[in-house]
Order: sequence, then C-alpha cells, then structure tokens
Amino acid sequence: MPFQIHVGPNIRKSPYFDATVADGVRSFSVYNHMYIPGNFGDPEGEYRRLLNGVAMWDVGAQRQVEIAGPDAEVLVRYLTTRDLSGTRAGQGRYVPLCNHDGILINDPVLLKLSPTRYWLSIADSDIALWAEGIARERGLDLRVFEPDVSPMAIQGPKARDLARDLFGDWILDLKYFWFREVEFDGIPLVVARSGWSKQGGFELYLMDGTRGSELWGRVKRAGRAYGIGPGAPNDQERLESGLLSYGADARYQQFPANPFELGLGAMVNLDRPDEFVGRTALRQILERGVRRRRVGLFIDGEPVASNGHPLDLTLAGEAVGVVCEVGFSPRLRRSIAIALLDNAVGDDEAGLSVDLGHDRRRASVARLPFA
Ligand code: THG
Repeated sequence: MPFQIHVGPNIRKSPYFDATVADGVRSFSVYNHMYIPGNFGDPEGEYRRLLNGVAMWDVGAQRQVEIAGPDAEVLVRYLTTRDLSGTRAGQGRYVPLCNHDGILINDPVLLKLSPTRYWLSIADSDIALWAEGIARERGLDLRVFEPDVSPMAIQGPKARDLARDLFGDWILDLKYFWFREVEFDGIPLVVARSGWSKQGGFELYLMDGTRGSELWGRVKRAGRAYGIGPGAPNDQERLESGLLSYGADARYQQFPANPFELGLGAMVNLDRPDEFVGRTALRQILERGVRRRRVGLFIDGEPVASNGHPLDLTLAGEAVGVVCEVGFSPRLRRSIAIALLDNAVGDDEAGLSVDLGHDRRRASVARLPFA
C-alpha cells in the first residue's frame, strides 16, 4: 500500500461501522466527517441486488440536523427554497438549500417530526453551523444540534417484503417520504419510505447509536429470505436514474451551481409569501437567464470506470461544460455520464467530446433518467 488513512476521532465512525467491517467492506469514503462504505468488493452483485432483490446500506453519514423549539418552523422555511405550506407531521420533503448568492449548498430530506421539531437529513456539507448561525443572527427561539440518529437503507424491489416482515403490514401503506416512529424489539427507530435510489425502499433511522450492530444483524437475518447483501449508495444506478448527487454534480466551494441549472427549478418557489435565503439572487439569476443545464451523456468507446473528478466537456476545442460523473451502465451496456452543459449547445450537437485525461471520447446528449 502506498499510504494509509488514519482511522481516528477527527473522522467519525457510523454505528454500523463494525458490522460493515465484519461483512467485508472494501472501501470507505468520508461524508459529513464520517466514514461511509463505498463498496464490498462485488460490484456486479451489489448492483444486481439493488435492481432485482434487496440491498442494505450504512448511510449513517446522512447526518440529521435537528431544529427544535417555538421558532423551528420559521427557520426551516427560511433556509429552504421550497414552499413548505401543507407539510404535515410525519411527512418528509426534498428541500434544496441555497446560500445568499443562490448557489445550492445542500439538498436534504426534511422530516417534520412535529410543528416544533424537524430533521434535515443532509448531504455532505456543514449545515448545522449554517443553520445555527442564521438562527442566532435572527434571534430565533430554538436549538440546532446533531441528534444521535443514524439511518441505514434497504433498497430494491424486495425491500417491501422485507420491511413487511420486519415491521408489519402498515408499512405497505406508507407514502413516499412519509415516516413513522417505532420500537423494533426495543430499538428506537424512525422508519421512512425513502432512499437514494429509484428502486424503491425504506430508511431505518436508528435513534440509539449503541445498537448499530444489533439492528444491522436483525435486518441481515430477516433479509436472507430475499437474498439480501451489503452495498452502498450505487453510482451506476444513480447515473441511470439521474438522481442528483450533491458533491458530484455540484459542490459550492469547488463547482458551484444554482438549482435552476441542476433541474430543481420546480422546488424554488420564488413567489411564496415567506422570505428565504437566496430569493433575491435567484430572481436575478432567472432575469439574467440560466446559462447551463444538467443533462445525461452517452460516451463512446470502451467502458469507462467511474471517476472521482469533474472532467472537461468540449466542442471544437472550446469548453462547453463539465462532466460531473462517469460510469458504465449495466442496463444500457454503455458508458454514461451526468454533465452541466452550456445552453448555447443543443441536445442534438454531434461534436461533443470528453477529456478523460489519457483519452478523448465522443459524447452525445441523452435524456434523464437514462433508465
Ligand atoms: N435519504 C436521506 N438523507 C439523505 C439522502 C437520502 N441525505 C443526503 C442525500 N440523500 C440528499 N439528497 C437527495 C437527493 C435526491 C433524493 C433524496 C435525497 C430523492 N429524489 C427523488 C428524485 O429525484 O426523483 C424525489 C425527489 C422529489 O420529487 O421530491 O429521493 O436519500 N434520509
């Protein structure tokens, strides 16, 4: 090994860490200052279980930012671009967060636990600091903190059967993004119909970090009947499905993008009555004209392994966009990518190419989702 990564307290372990090590995790990434499994050494099997069976994922690094107190709703509304009126207790919503320049800084799932208590289930950026700073500057009466809550996901077409075996028939009636608090053999959980794939499934938010191995073991044993196996948020499936990956498709420090460019325009409710961070800037962005759009790309030639970095997208030698992430699609049997493309370039442009560093490939625009 050319180098080692130090496992220490500066990067946190999820409550499922030991269980995933025991199950043969082969790579970790870091997300919200916490290790998150990347794969278990069987990419074909992990993808196949997600599409045809059921996979279990340690997504404890999807940290919760709890906002609780009399002004909790005021802050949550102020932080998000989306109109939250009509949101009920027990309901989740996908809520883009922008900074004051209208740049996306996170895209959490919001869980409304009660009218005075919310969780933001965040992507990889420091939203607790942001939320607390804004709340304190505005003199709001609430607390912002990270509770002892760590999700794991079961995803795939057989997740329904597994969830029914674990929790009972009521779970089949749970609507998308809705959730319920349950005691599962004495383990406190929030169970939601959600998850970062388009294959369907549930997320189990563990509310006692000492019981990660126990929960992991229970799900694994119950899942044997359905051929369950460990996995992780799957880049091939998310590319095919066109799911937004904050951190890959946009990250405000390195490759900033606004929600209109990212296809989240319907979740920016500029004319709602209550104020929110970024509204003025977002109005200006629309007035001046949105300059890029998020597209799929087909990439010619030999299969391209996934890449970790934005790549240049060019037309006749001119930069016309950035390729956010590339991967091989098992369903389409070709390399695909998600990119941000200048609006001056049409969908039928034939001369696009991607600079892979060692190689230059022809690319063509595809509609999202791919599959
Ligand atoms: N679940 C939970 N927390 C999370 C994620 C999750 N935090 C980090 C990250 N994922 C947040 N980002 C997303 C991005 C997309 C979706 C969910 C979270 C998603 N999108 C659907 C889509 O694009 O089709 C539906 C969006 C909608 O229409 O409302 O599910 O996965 N707990």
